Amino acid sequence: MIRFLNAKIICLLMVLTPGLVLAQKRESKPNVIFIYADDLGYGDVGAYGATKIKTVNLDRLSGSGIRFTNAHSSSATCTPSRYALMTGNYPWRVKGTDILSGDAALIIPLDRITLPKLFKNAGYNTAIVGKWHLGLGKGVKKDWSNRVSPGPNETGFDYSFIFPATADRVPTVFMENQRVVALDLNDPIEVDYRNKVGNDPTGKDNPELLKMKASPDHGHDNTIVNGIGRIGFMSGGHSARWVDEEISTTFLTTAKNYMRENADRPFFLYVPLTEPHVPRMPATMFKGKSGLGYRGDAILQLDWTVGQILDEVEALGIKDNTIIVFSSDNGPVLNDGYQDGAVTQRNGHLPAGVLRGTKGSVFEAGTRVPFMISGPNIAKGKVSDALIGQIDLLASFSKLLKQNVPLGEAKDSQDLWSTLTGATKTGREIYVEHSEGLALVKGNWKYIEPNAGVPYRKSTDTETGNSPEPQLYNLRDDIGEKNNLAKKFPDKLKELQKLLQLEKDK
Ligand code: NG6
Ligand code: CA
Repeated sequence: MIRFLNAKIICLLMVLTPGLVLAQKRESKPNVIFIYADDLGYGDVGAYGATKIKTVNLDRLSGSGIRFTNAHSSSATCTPSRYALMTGNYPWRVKGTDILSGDAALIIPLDRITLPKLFKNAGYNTAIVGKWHLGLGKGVKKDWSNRVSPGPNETGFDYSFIFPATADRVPTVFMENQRVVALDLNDPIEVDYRNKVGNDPTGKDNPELLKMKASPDHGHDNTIVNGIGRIGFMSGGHSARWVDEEISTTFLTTAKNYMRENADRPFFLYVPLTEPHVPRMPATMFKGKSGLGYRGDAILQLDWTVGQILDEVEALGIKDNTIIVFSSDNGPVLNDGYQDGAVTQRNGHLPAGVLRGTKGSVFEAGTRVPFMISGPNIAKGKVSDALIGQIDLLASFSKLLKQNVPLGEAKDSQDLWSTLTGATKTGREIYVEHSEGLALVKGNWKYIEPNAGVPYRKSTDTETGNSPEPQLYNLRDDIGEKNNLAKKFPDKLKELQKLLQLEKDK
């Protein structure tokens, strides 16, 4: 009898163990989905105080995890933020990390650790579906008819479905594993950012063909694609050119397919969405829905997309082992080059919320962005005011994945995993904010270094934060950075100046 029982137990164990092992494996290797908005501001999300626009799905994500109130992108514009996200290095240390044109060469070093490589090394399948904006190939000239490399695949993504730069820059095409999707080889693509190529009409010469007018002095008057003037000239590739109204659903469908195909193994999925970056041209079902013009509609589209991803995670039964992170690559801007209603139909909406500045500003709104995380072993329904940076995701995930970051690499990335899970409320001690100029934050204090750039940019109606004078703000008492205390607290000023110098010397 005992022998029989033993055999039964052994059989049972044999059946159960693989499942147990699998469950344990999954526990230590949760999927990670990182959704990255483009130009979404601190005040654009309901959970962060927006009242003129409803973001039910972002609020749902926020409620299921931790919402950070002092989280930062690595720069107040796109490329430098994304560079830092990938490499764990401050972008201002490295030349060539400014906003890239659509024909730029890849700027991510191939011999260094990157965020996706970290996951790959830990046995994950990795993918990017969305906006890239980190350059492709070895030089500006490239053969768009063939696979363009190096690119996202060489920097650590097993699968890539991207567009090369920004939605307002040519080439306006999708690329799957670095090949242009739906390209007719008899109609090859040529791209030039200086001189006109081909015979396609331009916004400058044929404004009557535009379905959305460009703002003057913004440079969106080159090749017209889908009735919208772009930055840069493009010829050929007519069958491959996207229709802006389809960009979002194209990315969403591709991301969902990837999730379905990889639901039974650990995956890292990076979803850099295009909203609400210009040109804002949402799908028909969102047009006019927000009452705030196409920018507001694009935010509704973004929110819906996030909801679709959350629903898919639930439908696939992977919610318990999937971490979802959401943030934005820089702060908001209303007029970024098109007459799309963002200014005229603003209706009192405050895209930066209580913060001063915008995208491209060294004031808080440039880099302080929505940031939420949710998933297994992460606190639920919490708000954290810890100072964190997107640059810290690399070192933090290395902790989760038990992967070493090679010595001397990703040196600006700090392991804040216990802050991200809510186990501790302590974040960074200091952080360097970046736009044209630099600022250093320590505790409640923020120092903005003197900078020769213009303080105000007329074309975008934005404050840059640049000033020839040193600026010192107490963010606890003055989150709107109105009261420069540099003269009143010279010792504090000196302390922060010294700390910034130390950071620069690193
Ligand atoms: C600016 C563009 C702006 C946008 C931005 C990049 C002009 C005048 N404006 O140069 O429209 O494309 O670059 O945005 O050219 S970002 O979010 O990708 O950094
Ligand atoms: Ca951006």
